[in-house]
Amino acid sequence: MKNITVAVAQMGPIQKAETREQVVKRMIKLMDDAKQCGADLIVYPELTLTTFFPRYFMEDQAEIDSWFESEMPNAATIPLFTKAKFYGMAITFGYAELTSDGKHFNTSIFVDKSGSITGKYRKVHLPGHSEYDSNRDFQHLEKRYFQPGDLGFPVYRTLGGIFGMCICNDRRWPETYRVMGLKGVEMITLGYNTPSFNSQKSAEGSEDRLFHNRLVQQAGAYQNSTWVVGVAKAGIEDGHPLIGGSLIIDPGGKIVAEAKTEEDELIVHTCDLDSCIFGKTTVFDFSRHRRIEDYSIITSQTGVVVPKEKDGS
Ligand code: CDV
Repeated sequence: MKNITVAVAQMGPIQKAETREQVVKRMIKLMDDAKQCGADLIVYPELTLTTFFPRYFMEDQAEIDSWFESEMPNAATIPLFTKAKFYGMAITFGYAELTSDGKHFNTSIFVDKSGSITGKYRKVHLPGHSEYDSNRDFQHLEKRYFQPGDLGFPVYRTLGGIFGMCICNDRRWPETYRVMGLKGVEMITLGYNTPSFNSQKSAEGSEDRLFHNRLVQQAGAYQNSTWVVGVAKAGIEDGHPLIGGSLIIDPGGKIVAEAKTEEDELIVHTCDLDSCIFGKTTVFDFSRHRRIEDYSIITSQTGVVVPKEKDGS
């Protein structure tokens, strides 16, 4: 058995005017509760430190940059790092990263029990659009403010296992899980800010969105025989509702813990990383069963190309 106790720290809404310092206080309160539950690792959502700012159209670069962190840890987050190290708890959370050479990424880091940043991931699948879109009920401007991640989907050895990260929209893409699956991943952590409604005049509502949230993560877990831990920033931010539904999924694809609210809420589960072995050595023993000679289209073609129609048909 390779047990680790994981605390999923769902965050309730963060309003536009709330400061990073206020948010970090809430994060530490959840960490205190996680310590009481014996957590080895606490997982926070995508862009944890602020409201989900890609819903706002901005043109002034200084205003845009004010949502980004140019160093990590920094003055606002150092109390979080200090407390985690004191507790001997690993942490992972998302933030908007501005690099020293001026690049903007939607990033997650993994900080080990000694307080060292041992993993970094930059979101690959950026949803939304880059210009103001008056046909949408609300904006989702991730393509305007971030560039696609440049680190691929790394995995790293920590806490006695093999861990990887992805962020929000990445969870909808099977390639995300499979790339990490091919590196032997045993636990994927991911955070999300998912609006409860589709902005593009669709009938899709929050129940559908929660269904898709479970569907993609359960499939990713099962098909790669890995734990998947998904955590929401939830509730109503500035009139815009986000789904909750944070959850922990075992390597058989079953949900073992799920959040019930759209507020700050902790869910905890002790995960045996060795329970990945069964699937990885049977149905999803990749080296015996994958047929890569038939998969080349996946990396050589991006969009759909339908067969030509026959003449006269
Ligand atoms: N933050 C996200 O990546 N949100 C997307 C929305 C736009 C659908 C998601 O996949 O949940």
